[in-house]
Amino acid sequence: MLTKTLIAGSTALTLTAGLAAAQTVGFSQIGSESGWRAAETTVTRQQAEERGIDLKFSDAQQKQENQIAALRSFIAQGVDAILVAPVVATGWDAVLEEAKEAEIPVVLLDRMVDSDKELYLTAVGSDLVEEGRVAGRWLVDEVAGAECRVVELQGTTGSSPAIDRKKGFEEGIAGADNIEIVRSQTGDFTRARGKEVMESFLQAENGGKDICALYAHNDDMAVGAIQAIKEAGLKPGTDIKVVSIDAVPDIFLAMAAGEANATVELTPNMAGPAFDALAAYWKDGTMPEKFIQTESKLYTQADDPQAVYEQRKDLGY
Ligand code: GZL
Repeated sequence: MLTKTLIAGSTALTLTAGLAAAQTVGFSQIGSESGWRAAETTVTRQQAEERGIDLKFSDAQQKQENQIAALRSFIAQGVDAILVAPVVATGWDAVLEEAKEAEIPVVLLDRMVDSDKELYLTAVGSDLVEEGRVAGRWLVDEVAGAECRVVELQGTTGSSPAIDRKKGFEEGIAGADNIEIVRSQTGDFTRARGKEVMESFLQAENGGKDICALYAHNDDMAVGAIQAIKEAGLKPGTDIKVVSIDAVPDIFLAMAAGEANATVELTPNMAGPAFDALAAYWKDGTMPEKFIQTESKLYTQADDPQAVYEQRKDLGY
């Protein structure tokens, strides 16, 4: 009887050892403020499932204090790693120190923080400044020397994309004396605020007749602004050129209707590279590069926007 139990016991142990225990990862997501954010969440869940990772998801509803509380909860649970998309760039040192103290690797997704790079394993994101440059260079080419007064819808105040996409766009139009940013205000990356702020821009700029172009830090604000431009009796895409960033499906619908002109793609799959880096780290302590850059691609009306919409409409946006 004893022998039988021992054999059964050792078999069970062998089985357990053979099946690597599922890793548990805490994910502090900003919220669901835009189509792109929704897609990032969908893809992160898919990537975790494909890898057999137990993902603990927390929606911060745009509040940093909720993200910090979530990270502390993940630390208390003793998760194997933490993913965080930091809503703003500052205020993370203390909680990142706590994660380091608990020897829990942290990976930044999509947005960056001002904290010391030693406080996180790696960061996965696009070159946000370059996205702004690409948008700016597109407008320079598009207006071809004509005078152009631009209004700008900024992302969430204090977030790395809002800071960097503004910087990049200004670099992109530098030297084009014919282009001037005349108004710039945050629309907080949402359609509703983008529409409201664009309404105020239109009122302040002769009903919109003095506006040549809109640069929006994301497509959702651009889609909201397009509605405001139409309600003001103007033609978005013609009277007012529209350039934005993310490449969500609805901006391609707007392009196909001639109501938007260009967008710069931001991939929603930041989690894939993050989980790959974690797998190597968990396996043998491999340290990844501190920044894993995702690609950015310019799309315009010349890229068959209806076809691109059909390809993207079911991807979780
Ligand atoms: C940019 C990302 C932004 C998207 C928006 O890296 O953080 O946040 O452009 C989203 O759609 O709200």
